[in-house]
Amino acid sequence: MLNRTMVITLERFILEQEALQPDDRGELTNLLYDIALGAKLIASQIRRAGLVNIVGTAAAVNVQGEEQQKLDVYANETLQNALNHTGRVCAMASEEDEGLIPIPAGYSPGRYAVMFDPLDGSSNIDVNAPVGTIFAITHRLSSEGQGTERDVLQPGTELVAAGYVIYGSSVMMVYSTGNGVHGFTLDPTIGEFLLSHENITTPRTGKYYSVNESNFGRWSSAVQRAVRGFHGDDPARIKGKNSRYIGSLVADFHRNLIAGGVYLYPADLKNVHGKLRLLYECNPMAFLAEAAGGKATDGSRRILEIQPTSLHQRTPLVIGSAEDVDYVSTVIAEIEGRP
Ligand code: FBP
Repeated sequence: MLNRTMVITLERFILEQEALQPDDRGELTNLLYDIALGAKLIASQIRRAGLVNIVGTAAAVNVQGEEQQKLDVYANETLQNALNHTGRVCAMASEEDEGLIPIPAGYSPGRYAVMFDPLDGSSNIDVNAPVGTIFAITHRLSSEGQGTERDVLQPGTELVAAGYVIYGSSVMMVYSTGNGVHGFTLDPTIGEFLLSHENITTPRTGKYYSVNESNFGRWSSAVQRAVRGFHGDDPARIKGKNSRYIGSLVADFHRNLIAGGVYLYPADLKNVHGKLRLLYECNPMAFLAEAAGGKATDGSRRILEIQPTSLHQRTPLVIGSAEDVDYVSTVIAEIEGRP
């Protein structure tokens, strides 16, 4: 029985879970811990963002053609430095870098490939809204030495772990190795992530829907019909929901994971393949959603079954409570005349 003096640190919990992954020989444990360290450093900068010269743009543009925030650059470098010297990682891919990030000379490449969005929702930084770091881990396919794109371009079904860190009213790390989804809250007084949400499961249907409705006019009629269902226009099949949209995937996903709901970023006339990146955003969140009893599709296909073909490919995303995601797939299939 837990009492006030018994705390479950991230390290202790992962170690206890390790028994469930015998062939990872503790390396996955240490890799998750490396990511947690990087997140603590990023959190310390975000917490002081308004006080130190780290808000605003870095006067640079990333591979997505987006203006980089100074904190984007800081978070990207911090995660790479937390991972590139440990002997656990053979290659990294970041939403902020055009190509694969090699392991620096002098360090030995390891068994895992790591994909990450160092600071998701970064357009929210200057307005003090929640942002996050998203990561996914897979075993390498190549035999030895520096990793290759092949190690990173694996379908989400091959992931061994995924998670995010949300920098909100508190800093939380939420991850899964396929055995449940667990949340740890950073206790700033001791600098440790402590178990606060064990075995998170997401309700089958939820009270929230999260989508940027300003894109409504650019959606297909099928997507418009599905979202109207969430407005309450299809009471026979689905109850109307409350709208919540922060414009930060991590924050919107986290709310819906805990309270139930669905997040959508459909394709539209401007983002014909959707906006979100398969490797750094959709796959890790889909892995978590499914491990918590939810679902994730591109409107019809299961996200985790999509075979990646390029580092920065985008995909439409419908993710969250299983029945809400199914509702969208059903309506889209009906309107588009698919079985
Ligand atoms: P970044 O990773 O570049 O921040 O982009 C992703 C994102 O900010 C998501 O976090 C968010 O849900 C979405 O884009 C918001 O897009 P929009 O402003 O078009 O609604």
